[in-house]
Amino acid sequence: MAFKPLVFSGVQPTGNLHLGNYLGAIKRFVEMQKTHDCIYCVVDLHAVTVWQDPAELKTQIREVTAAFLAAGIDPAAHIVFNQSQVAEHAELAWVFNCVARMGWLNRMTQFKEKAGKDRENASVGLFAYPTLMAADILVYRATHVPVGEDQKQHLELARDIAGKFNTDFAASIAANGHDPEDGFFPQPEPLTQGPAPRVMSLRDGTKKMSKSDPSDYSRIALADDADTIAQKIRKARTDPDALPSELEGLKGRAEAENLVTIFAALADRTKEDVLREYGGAQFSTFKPALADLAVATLSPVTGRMRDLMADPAHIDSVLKDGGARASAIARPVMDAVKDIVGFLR
Ligand code: AQP
Repeated sequence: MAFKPLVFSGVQPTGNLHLGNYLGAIKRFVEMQKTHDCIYCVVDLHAVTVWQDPAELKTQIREVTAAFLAAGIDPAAHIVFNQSQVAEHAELAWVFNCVARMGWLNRMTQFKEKAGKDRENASVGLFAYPTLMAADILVYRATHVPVGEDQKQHLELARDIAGKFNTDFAASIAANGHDPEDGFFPQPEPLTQGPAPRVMSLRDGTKKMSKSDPSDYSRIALADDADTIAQKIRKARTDPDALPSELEGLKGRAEAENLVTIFAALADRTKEDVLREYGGAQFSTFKPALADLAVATLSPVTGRMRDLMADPAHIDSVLKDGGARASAIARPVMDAVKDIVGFLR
């Protein structure tokens, strides 16, 4: 494998950052730093595929950055920036719009879910979201992408785009001095094997926890205080049965399984281990234990987030520095793409 291992991932600054984003993505970003060079991006170009209030967007960009830093991402050792500061993302996305096929994008379930019945009124950007996501990753020729399970289909599309670019331009890739065996772009690998790749809504165990759910009680927000976290867990939907002692017993009990998954992920324990301790317990016992754990684990992160948000100039300087370092990697890749495609520069 000729491509240097490099991690890339992003989070949209669309407000309501929640426990699913934290356990499915941000907590894993922190772990990946120990073994890889990492680039973490606040994907503001993605955010505006649906309407964002301009003043709120700025705050939300700082909020996601604050969450990254508060969770333990080191912006000096790795790279943290907001997407719109590096023009090469949009530039490569245009080339990928011309590589990807309409049929591929028509199959994307996230577009169908987000556009709903009113497809005609959805933005063109929302439809083309996955080609921009492919560009985000491939403009750094990143090889590994830690994401929640909901993003798996988009990652498969990024692999298809990389493959088609490598095939369509194979002769030009070789003529421009790149190894024709490897192609120009790697096949980025999704890393979804975390402890909580799909955190579900606290109101409906069949729906994923999401920023856009109209019910505030469906999610634990990173901005929630201790009382609110405890209250949301107390009110979480469950069934009347006690917890089972083994995983098998969670089958068909989506809400119970979700709470056990959240407990295990927050405590860095396996679900089996949690059930060994709480098997036979009623939710009246388990929920307060989960609330205490959630508050103890999240409070230090949310506290640091609040401190960071009190100094927006510092956050902006982190993003600016990260943007400059990201550009230094993306620019030569984009130049090479221009040569391969046949643009004059
Ligand atoms: N419920 C979830 N469980 C685990 N991981 C999740 N992620 C999102 N929801 C869950 C992961 O968080 C990362 C950043 O997500 P995003 O902000 O880019 O967009 P999203 O997936 O669209 O987030 P939401 O909350 O679901 O927003 P809406 O409501 O707008 O659709 C990604 O790695 C994602 O997998």
